[in-house]
Amino acid sequence: MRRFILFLLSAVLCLGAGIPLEEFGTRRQALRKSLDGGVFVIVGASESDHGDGRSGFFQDGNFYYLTGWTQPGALLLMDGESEILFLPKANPIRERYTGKKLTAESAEAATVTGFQRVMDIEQFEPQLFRRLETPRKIYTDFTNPASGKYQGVLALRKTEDARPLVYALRAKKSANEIAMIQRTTDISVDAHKAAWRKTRAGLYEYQLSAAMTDVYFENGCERNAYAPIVGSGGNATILHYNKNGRKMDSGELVLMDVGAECSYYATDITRTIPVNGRFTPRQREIYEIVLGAQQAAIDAAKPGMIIRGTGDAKSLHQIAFDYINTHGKDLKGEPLGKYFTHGLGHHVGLDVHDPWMPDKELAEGHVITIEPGIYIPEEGIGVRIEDTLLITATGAKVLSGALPRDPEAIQKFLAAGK
Ligand SMILES: [Mn+2]
Repeated sequence: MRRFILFLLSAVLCLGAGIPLEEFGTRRQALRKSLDGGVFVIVGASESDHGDGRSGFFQDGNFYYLTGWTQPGALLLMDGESEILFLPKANPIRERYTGKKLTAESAEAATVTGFQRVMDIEQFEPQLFRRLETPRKIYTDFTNPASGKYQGVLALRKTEDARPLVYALRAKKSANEIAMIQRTTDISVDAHKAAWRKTRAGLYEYQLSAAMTDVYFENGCERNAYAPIVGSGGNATILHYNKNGRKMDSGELVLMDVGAECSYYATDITRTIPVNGRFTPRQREIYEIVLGAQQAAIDAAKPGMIIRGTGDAKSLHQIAFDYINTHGKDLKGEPLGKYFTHGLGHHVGLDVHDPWMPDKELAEGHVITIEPGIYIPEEGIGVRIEDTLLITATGAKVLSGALPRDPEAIQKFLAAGK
């Protein structure tokens, strides 16, 4: 009995720690309502897709969202009436390398997975064919590399992209998901603070990156949400600079765009700080314009607004751009709008760039970033300030607000180490 409980426990821990099993069932139920008579097939990642011993196995985001299942080689089949999780047969040779896996034969399969019907993957084709006796379309995701080996059988009917159906659900985060993103964010805020305590002239950018990743791996987070960006001096003007190999000098700014992924949930945080602890007057002027633009967008963020778009009163991007373009000047006396060279933000969730529809209006429960920046290569100044926010019924809550943004508060932290 004890062995059974231990097995059950370890299998349950394989599922999303923090997201109860029933919630995955609720998501499937919601998705099944949108199938319009069609059949839905989505293939989980297999051990060989992610391939290498470098990063370890990670489940496909859409598959994880609907199942919570984090063992390789699984497949989900649903229609309006039924849902089945298919699991691969035991593979004793693979198990020698990556441990024992749950199979459909196991007496605990239903309890552990939360599916009433768990079948061996060899049953997939007969079950699919049974559902195709009447003409029905198949929703699937051919961009998912694991789908490749089922391409032939799925192409037997008219197929449609399954992703928009899943994305429509993924955009609105549940209370449990918000708690997961908050946890990832809190840990990443601590990571930034660890780098701030370490920052000084003469260090290499990768040493700050190391201070940050150390904090989140120490806290049990599994991955970077994206490759850490630590750019000092002119490197701060390169939007996705991630070589992180330069020695930092006094008098420069260093831009750190670094976030963890913990239990499958990501965050996204950027701060720009002075290497020697004090902004120069020009650095501070630019910094305060970016901060003002960010605050203007945060103040305007609420259901009904959109993140991107130009010339639209509902666009948060337009609000931030207008702020930047009406404050400060470059060395030629021209407005600074042209130095804000990327989009204002994106959704965050299981992916750091969570799927979304660019023109879709924000709604309560969406989690987004607001990240204006000004990059002036000829002055060697790049400033970006990025926070992860929850859209509430009436506005927005900054989930990464525990990390200072105010320039005085940053200088105070850098002087005192807290
Ligand atoms: Mn971002």
